[in-house]
Amino acid sequence: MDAKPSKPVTLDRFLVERQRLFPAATGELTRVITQVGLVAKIISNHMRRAALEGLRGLTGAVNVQNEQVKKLDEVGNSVFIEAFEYVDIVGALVSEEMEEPCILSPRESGGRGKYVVLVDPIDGSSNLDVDCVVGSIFSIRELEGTVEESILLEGTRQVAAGYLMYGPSTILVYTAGDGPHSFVLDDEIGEFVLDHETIRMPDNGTILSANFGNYGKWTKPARAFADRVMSGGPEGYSLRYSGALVADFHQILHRGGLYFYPDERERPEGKLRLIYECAPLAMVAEQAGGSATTGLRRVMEIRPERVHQRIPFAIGSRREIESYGAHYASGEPPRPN
Ligand code: FBP
Repeated sequence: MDAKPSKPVTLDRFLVERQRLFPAATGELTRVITQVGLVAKIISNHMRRAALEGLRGLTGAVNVQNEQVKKLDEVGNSVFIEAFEYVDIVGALVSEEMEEPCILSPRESGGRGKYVVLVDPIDGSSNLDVDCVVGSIFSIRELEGTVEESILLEGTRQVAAGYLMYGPSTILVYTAGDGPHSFVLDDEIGEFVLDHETIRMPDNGTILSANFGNYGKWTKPARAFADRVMSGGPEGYSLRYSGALVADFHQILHRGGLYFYPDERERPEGKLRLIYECAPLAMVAEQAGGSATTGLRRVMEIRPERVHQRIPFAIGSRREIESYGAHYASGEPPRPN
């Protein structure tokens, strides 16, 4: 059972103490994760004040995903850039909102860029303007060679990953290969404090999360899985779909279950983006004992071909992922028990 701390442990203190467990640690990764904490504080403040500051609605622009850009998408993206543009150990920032990586401290001009940060600044954009939960997703990789060479590598090459959730409270969850750990923002002291250390995802669970409105578009394996779980078996699933992957995944991380956004006949690549949505959450899930798949492949082993590549995605408890995968591998398997 994940440990609840006896006295408030701030994110800063936790990162420094954790660092001592890794003799080779330089403190640079700690610096990057601390900046992610700063981003969370600033974005959560904008979320709370969006209606008051005229930050609802569209900018009028269309992004590289061919989606209409919300004002808060743009704000979220700028907050990430501003948080890392003066941190010279971050050489570049890749974002769902930007066609090309934003080069911050290029080595060519003497920059010490050691890391590249990859982000989905606002996950669950369709929830903006109606005050429902949204989040941010981040991944940190070593800058080895060019930015493109460093990011078009398997998820297993991530050095850290996690997400931020802007809901009733503001939550930060990260893993750097020893997690995941979650923190909650204490507005009174303006600091993140440890909430759960070394979270374990239950091996199976009852949370089921998918946009069943797309059922008719799904490919046969996904529909076969859905038919099986919706036919009222012993698992007794409860449907929970918030419109924000981060919020649905957070629930599954603690309670177990499965989120899936599968391949569709007209969209075999699915919707979600590999390197700044799926791979980071897959790292968190695997660290907690869970798993993530396309149906046929372990997400963490996929080598991206393009920065904004999409994949079919399922993430959650080990047993649910096994059952989901089995529907892709060979049609109708026995139920997960
Ligand atoms: P964004 O990053 O553009 O928000 O897209 C991802 C996402 O919003 C997920 O958070 C969510 O689970 C899914 O897409 C919702 O998609 P749909 O509205 O098609 O169900």
